[in-house]
Amino acid sequence: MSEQQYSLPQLGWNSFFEKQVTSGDLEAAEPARVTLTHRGHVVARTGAEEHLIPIADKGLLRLAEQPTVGDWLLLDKTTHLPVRLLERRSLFKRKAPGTDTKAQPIAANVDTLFIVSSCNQEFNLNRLERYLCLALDAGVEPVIVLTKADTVGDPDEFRRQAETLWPGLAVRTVNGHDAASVETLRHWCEPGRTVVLLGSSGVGKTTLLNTINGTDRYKTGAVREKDDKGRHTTTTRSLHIMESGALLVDVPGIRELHLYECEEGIRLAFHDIVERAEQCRFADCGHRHEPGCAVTEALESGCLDPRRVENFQKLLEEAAEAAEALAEQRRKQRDRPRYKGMVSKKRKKRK
Ligand SMILES: Nc1nc2c(ncn2[C@@H]2O[C@H](COP(=O)(O)OP(=O)(O)O)[C@@H](O)[C@H]2O)c(=O)[nH]1
Ligand SMILES: [Mg+2]
Ligand SMILES: [Zn+2]
Repeated sequence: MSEQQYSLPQLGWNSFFEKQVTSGDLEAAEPARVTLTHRGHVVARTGAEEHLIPIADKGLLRLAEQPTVGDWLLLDKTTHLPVRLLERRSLFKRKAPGTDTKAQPIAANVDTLFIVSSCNQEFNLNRLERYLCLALDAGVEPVIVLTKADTVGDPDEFRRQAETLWPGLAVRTVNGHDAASVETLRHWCEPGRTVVLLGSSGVGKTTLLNTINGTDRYKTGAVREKDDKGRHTTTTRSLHIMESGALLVDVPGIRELHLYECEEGIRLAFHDIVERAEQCRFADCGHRHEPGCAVTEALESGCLDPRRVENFQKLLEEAAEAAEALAEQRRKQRDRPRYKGMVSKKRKKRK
């Protein structure tokens, strides 16, 4: 998108960001959106120009936090170095092992997470719920897109099931090959809206992109996301303007965002169960066989769905286990230099 001129709203600028800058700010600096992050640098785009910003540069160190794809920066008009990172409207993040406090930002200012699944045996409420936790944790609106509606007799049955996941959740069934059918997603793909697509391989994400954009630019089927060792083939995260005018953020590895990083999202997705659990007699109630368990009571009286309660428990346990594994990894990393030191001393003695 380097040669073209864009207006700031086309890049996703809106009142949320506008409110953060004064006319004084704009005398010396201009807003730019981060369109690419790579190991040593980020690329940020003003309406007219793209700027390559080395991350190791002193200019960047003045920022409170490292910018990520989707971020809005104020760039100094002369040096083109960032002077401020604007407050984020939403943020996918992960905790980097080895650093004790700071979460590593993955993608910022995404408006919509399209959670893509198919109307077939791929459809799985627990998996959708997992992605829902991720969206809620990041503060991004989730939209469930159920593809391959043309291959089943009653796609509405799938829709109804998905709608039970969360009150008011947007669920759409589509035939990804059919432009008229995909029109139901138009609202979220308008110019200046930032979207991420998430879903298992083969569910029809690329097909959707082509149909939404009226192109065959995106290659279906054969796209290799990982190399032979299962590593992602790219560490690049990028944002680009689609033909529809929406901004697509491509974040390899978003599926590997672990749930320990979205405990808040789990609590939001299951807020009704969390509220019940607060009524349990024991503060550390496991909601299995304890006396005075408000969750068990609600299950018995049919007020809670057993599948949801089970998945809630499972996701929280997984989150706790993953957090523990991460803590262990950190302890090891902390201890390693000391250990190395001991080894070299011993070697010296032996000589
Ligand atoms: N019948 C039907 N086939 C679809 C639909 N969406 C995708 N497909 C097919 O499913 C396969 C995988 O689609 P693709 O877009 O590559 O999936 P991705 O891995 O999620 O990007 C391709 O053969 C598509 O033609 C749909 O809504 N209906
Ligand atoms: Mg694909
Ligand atoms: Zn309980």
